[in-house]
Order: sequence, then structure tokens, then C-alpha cells
Amino acid sequence: MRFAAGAWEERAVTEVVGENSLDVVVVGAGFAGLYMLHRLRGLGLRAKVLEAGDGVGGTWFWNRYPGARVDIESQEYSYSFDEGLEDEWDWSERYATQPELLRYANHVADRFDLRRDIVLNTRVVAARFDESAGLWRLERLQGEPVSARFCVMATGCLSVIKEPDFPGQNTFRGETWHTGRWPAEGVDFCGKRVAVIGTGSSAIQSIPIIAEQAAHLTVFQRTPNYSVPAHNGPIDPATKAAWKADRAENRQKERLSAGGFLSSDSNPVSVLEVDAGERRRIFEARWARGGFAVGGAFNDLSLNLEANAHAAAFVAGKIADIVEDPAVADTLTPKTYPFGTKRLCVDTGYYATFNRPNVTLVDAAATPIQTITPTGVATTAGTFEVDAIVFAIGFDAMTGALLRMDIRGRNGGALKDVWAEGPKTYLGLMIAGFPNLFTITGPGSPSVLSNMVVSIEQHVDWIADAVAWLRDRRMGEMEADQAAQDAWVDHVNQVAAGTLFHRANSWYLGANIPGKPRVFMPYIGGVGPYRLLCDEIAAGDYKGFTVSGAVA
Ligand code: N01
Repeated sequence: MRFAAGAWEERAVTEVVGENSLDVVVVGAGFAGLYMLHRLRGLGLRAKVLEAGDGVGGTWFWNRYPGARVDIESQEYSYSFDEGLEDEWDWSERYATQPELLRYANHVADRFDLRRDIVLNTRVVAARFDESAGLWRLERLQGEPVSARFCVMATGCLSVIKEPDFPGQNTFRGETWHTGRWPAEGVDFCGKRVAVIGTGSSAIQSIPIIAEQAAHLTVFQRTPNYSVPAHNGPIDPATKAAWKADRAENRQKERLSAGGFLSSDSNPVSVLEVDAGERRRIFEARWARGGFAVGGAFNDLSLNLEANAHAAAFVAGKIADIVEDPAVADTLTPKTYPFGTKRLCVDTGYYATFNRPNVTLVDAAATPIQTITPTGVATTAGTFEVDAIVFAIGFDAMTGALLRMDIRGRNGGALKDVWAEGPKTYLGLMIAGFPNLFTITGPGSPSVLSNMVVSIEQHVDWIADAVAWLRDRRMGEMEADQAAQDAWVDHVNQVAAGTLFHRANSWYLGANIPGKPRVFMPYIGGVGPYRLLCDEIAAGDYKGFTVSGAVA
């Protein structure tokens, strides 16, 4: 396996954090860590960011596979905290590419002079709360520990890849790659026979591009996904001008919306209340609009199986229209779970790629992969000889990055034990028994069901305000109450139980990782209501949190 990973350069800890402990240590320099650092600096706090990679950008640093781009419109998938930044940054495409998003992250790091407090090539492997000192002590893979009163985990929801574990994979003589750890210099597939294993968003974005390069592409699909067209292209000047004219209002609407973005507003009508003609007209208009718009075509698609079946049938019809071979179209059509209950994919030319003569679809549910041989991929139907394998097999989502570290709170209690039956948090922001430890877009918050940048800004602002509030009162500790956490966990589960999301074996439920507890991890109650609740809790002197530990 070859991954693009930064060298673990060692830097003296004194160079990194000085002799004294910090006010706040932030783990991760993606969009969350960058803005967190900016806010903490604004409060006059001593903060540093520790980042495992050799550059900033998080998701957009690691996911460099061909075709990688955002699936929420670029103008919305960007920071809103600084007008000057918004004014000067000009997105070139409706859905920005990974290189453009990475340039944006680097621009933000430079514009706000963040780099001097970011330590790259530093993987945090453990974080322990030292109760007597009231400090979090973080251990790095190499180097001395770093201590801080507060620790903010900005470690991302989709940052730990699912490692391939196919029998025989080590015998393979060709190249292997993982979409989530793509090399910065890119991969040249020209003239090669390539296998892509997996058909989630990463595969669906990369398959059309790899197919254009490769001599032959074989796609191994275990479960088909619903995919909708992006209709990507340059953003026309009128759209840019309209967005800019109403930007402040648009941003506020995003913050109070269901998903944190406006481009796919939800139609407040039941699909069951309209006739077949009207139903078709609305679905077609949404399909033509592109992106997640189809998901918001009616208000009951994620709640009611009968309603959902209309969306599923509509997409199935589109697949049948696009894909010339009816057997291939049928294999590409999801049948085992409702529309939208796995993350909807947004593509450019995905289904049409299967009309190319150099592309083969293998139904890895009917004929499962058995082994990887020195020269190919063997299924129960035969062996497919290839020169390169792309594992597009996803991530250990939401809890992976946190549980990979040895995080210990009060009395040495380990997070992995506390979360043995699934993640439990208060608001996705804090965990009972782990004082002064914050999680940005943690499980139990809207996170992956939302425009991540909107949710990141909300969490960063809430955490910065909480730390400032504690400082102003000269209090040293804040911790989620067990009872408040239990009530929140119940609420998160209850809201999810009212939807169809439990009917898919998705990564939202941890179902893609063997042995992971089956728990719906994000909060599906909506970005706007969730924000208002968090604000109300803060305004009520952090109801549900215990504040203690007067400091001099
Ligand atoms: O991962 P996935 P992803 N044998 O878990 C298959 C975000 N994202 O990296 O469903 C055979 O969705 C697995 O099959 P199955 C986005 O939120 C966003 O594509 O388990 N197949 C599935 O088909 C997304 O949802 C963008 O049966 C195996 C695939 O691998 C999330 O990241 C772009 C297998 C994994 O799909 C994850 O997407 C990319 C095995 N042993 C990602 N193991 C944007 O557009 C797994 N699979 C912004």
C-alpha cells in the first residue's frame, strides 16, 4: 500500500509551544482548526494547533483523488466570519475542485497569519486529563507532550480511512491507492488496467476521470448508490452578483436552515399530495437544478417509505435512461435501502461512464470479491487482471479520529470504554467525564448532515464564547452533566428513529466498520433548531454543564 503521508519531522517541543503550557491546544488544521485558532487568538489566548499532515486543509489536504470536489455550492461552502475574506475570494466553479479548496484553506492560513501557531507533521496519539493540574496533556507520536487547560478536537468526521483488508492484498504486484490518502503528485493511469473497489461518493467522483485515462477500468460495486447530477460549471457573473448583494441575509438564512445551505431548499409539500404529473414536474425541475436539490423535492422523502419510493423510482428511471445496457442499468440501481438514507452522491457523468467500451461493472454483491491475487481481483465469477487497484472504501466516520487516540478524562476513564456502545455526547460538543475537552462537529451534532463549514463556524464560535465566559468568571473547568448528556443522547436517537435512516447500512450508523456499534451518530434535528438550542443553553449560563475550579 502506498499512501501520501507527511514525513514525521521532529521539532523540539520548546520551539513548538515554549516552556509553559498553553491555554488551548487544538488538534487538526482543517477548516475547523484554522477558524478555532483565529477565534482563540482574537480572545488573546495562547493557542497552538497540532496537525498530523504536512499542510493545512484537513479533508481537502488528504482527499486528492481525481475528480474530488465539494458537493455543496462553493459560495455556501466557505467561511462567513470575515467580510474581507468573502469579498476577495472568487470561486471559479459552482462546485470547487479539491485543489481550489486547498488553495482557499492555505489562503485563510496566510491571510490571518495562522501558520506561526500551527505545528505540522505532529500526530497526537493520546490526550489525558491531569486532574491535579487541571491540564490536558497530549502525547505526540514523536516528541515531548504538550499541555493546555483546554483541548479542542478539530479532527474531522471523515478523516480516518477504512483500511483495506482483502485476503491476499499484500501479494498484489501492481500499485494500490486509497482515495482518502491520495499522493500530492497524482497518479497516472494512462495505458493501465485499473480496478476501483467501492461506489460511494469518492468512487463516483473519481470513476469518470479514471475511465478517461485508463486502458480499462473495472468497477467492483457491492451496494449501488443513488447519485444525482452536479451540473457543475463556472459560476456566472449574475449568480455571483446576486449572492454578494444578499450575502449577509443569505448567510443568516443558512445558519437557521435545516442543512446549513440554501441551494437545495426543501419543498414544504408531501409527494403523496400531488398527482403524477406534478410529481414528475417537480422531480425533473430538481434534477435539472442539480446537486442535492432532488433530496429536497418533497418534505416526506426521508420520513415515509411510500413517499420515498417515488424518489427512488424517479432516480431508477434516470439511470435506465442514461445507461445503454439494461442489465448494467439494473445493477447500478439501488434496491436494498430507501433513497437518501445513505449519503446522496453528486456526480459529473457517473452513470454515462458505464456506456464506455473500456468500463466493466462487476456486481460484487452477487459475485463477491474473494481474494486479491498477485495480478488482479478474484471474485466468485472469475479473476479480473489489473495493473492498479483504487480502494474507494470509505472512512471510520465520526468517531474514528477520536477513538484512534487514547483519550482519558476524570479518574483515567478511557473514551473508548465510555463509547463502547456508541458515541455519547452533550450536543456533540462535550462529553461527561472529560472536562475542558471540546469536539468540533462531534457525534450528536448536525455535522455530516449539514454544510460542514456552517456547522464548524457555529461550534467554533460556541466554544470560543464558552472559554471566554469561563475566563471572565475566572473559572477553570467546564464539563457536561451526565443527566444532560443522557437526555441529549435520547433526543438524538428519538429524532433519528422517526426517519428512514435506520433502513440503510450506512456509515452514519457505523455499519461500514465491522464491530462498530450500530448507532445513528449525527443529529438530524436540523442546523437552525440546533443552533438556537445551543445559543439558549449558553445564554442560560451553560445549562447542563457544570462549571467549577476557580483560578487565580
Ligand atoms: O465512502 P463510502 P466514500 N468490499 O463509505 C464499498 C464524503 N465525501 O469515501 O456500501 C467491497 O460512502 C462500500 O460498499 P457497501 C461523503 O459524505 C464527500 O465514497 O459497504 N466494497 C461503498 O460502496 C461520503 O458519503 C464527497 O456495500 C466495499 C464504498 O466502498 C463520505 O465522504 C466526496 C468494501 C465506500 O463508500 C464517504 O464517501 C467523497 C469491501 N470490503 C466523500 N468495503 C463530496 O462530494 C467498502 N466497500 C464532497
